[in-house]
Amino acid sequence: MYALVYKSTGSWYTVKTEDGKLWNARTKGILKIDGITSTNPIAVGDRVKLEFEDGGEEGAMITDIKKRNNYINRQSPANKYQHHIIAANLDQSMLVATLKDPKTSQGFIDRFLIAGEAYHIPSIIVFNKSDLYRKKELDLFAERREMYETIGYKVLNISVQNKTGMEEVEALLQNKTTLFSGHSGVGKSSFINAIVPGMSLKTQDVSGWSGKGIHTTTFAEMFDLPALHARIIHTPGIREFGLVDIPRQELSHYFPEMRSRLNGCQFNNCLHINEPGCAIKRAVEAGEISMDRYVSYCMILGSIGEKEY
Ligand SMILES: Nc1nc2c(ncn2[C@@H]2O[C@H](COP(=O)(O)OP(=O)(O)O)[C@@H](O)[C@H]2O)c(=O)[nH]1
Ligand SMILES: [Mg+2]
Ligand SMILES: [Zn+2]
Repeated sequence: MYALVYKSTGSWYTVKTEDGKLWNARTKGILKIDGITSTNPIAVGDRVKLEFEDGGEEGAMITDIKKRNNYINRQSPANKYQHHIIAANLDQSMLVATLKDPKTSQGFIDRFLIAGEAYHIPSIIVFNKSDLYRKKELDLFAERREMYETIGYKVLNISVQNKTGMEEVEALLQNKTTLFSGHSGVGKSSFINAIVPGMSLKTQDVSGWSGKGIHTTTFAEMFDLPALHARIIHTPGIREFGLVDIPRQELSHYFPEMRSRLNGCQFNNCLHINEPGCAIKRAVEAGEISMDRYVSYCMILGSIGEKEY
């Protein structure tokens, strides 16, 4: 019998069989998965084979795992050579961001988009808390939307509190499995409570929240949206995906607006910083590539340099 993994705590898994029944399952033996060194063999979104010891309802065992279409991981906090798989078999990922209380930095958004490009998982950016936006934030939203939509990302403006823009998000979730992420305090739990029938995740007061240095080890969990034939994966406590495997030379491949212009650079190992005949810098000067995105590129390139590439 095959089942889908909805939650993983490391040793126990909550899985759902096709009849909609939930089981607590453990793994049996060592499951080998195509050469990945990871701290967790099975992740939310995995399709697994389930067997029952003694044929009873007790002792559901995961005995095999189906090949993943894709997966997204992060560096293990304890060991930089070990990866922790956050979720598998995703159709897309949605970044919940805000322009106020708290403001999500552009660098954070760009890193998220790079991870999506690297894992071949389409990204959508949803700015929440639009009820708090005044002219300054609305202008910034218009600017960001223009910048990201030009290079192929969908950008939405919503307010979970006022329930505006929710239908548009729901339309994008329909028939898909979507990874949900974003900084603490942006309204992920509030959003999930608003769209998942019967949910009451704890939401937090932003005022007492420091925002830095929190290392919660809460686990990803998948929820069904039956009306939309969709699933969402909630990732509490996961602040950033690792860009650890991206060499400096390849970073521009994960900026769609750069990727399409790389052939124009005079040197094929061009980092688009000081090299002569650089098509990327020409495009920035001509206003065809956003200066903000280029600055983001330079900052991220610098941070990769520090990690000994
Ligand atoms: N003004 C406003 N506050 C919101 C909105 N959505 C969520 N919040 C508040 O933002 C805070 C953090 O929300 P929460 O869902 O816990 O964020 P999470 O950390 O991303 O899960 C809570 O106090 C929510 O009530 C919104 O659309 N507008
Ligand atoms: Mg939350
Ligand atoms: Zn170049």
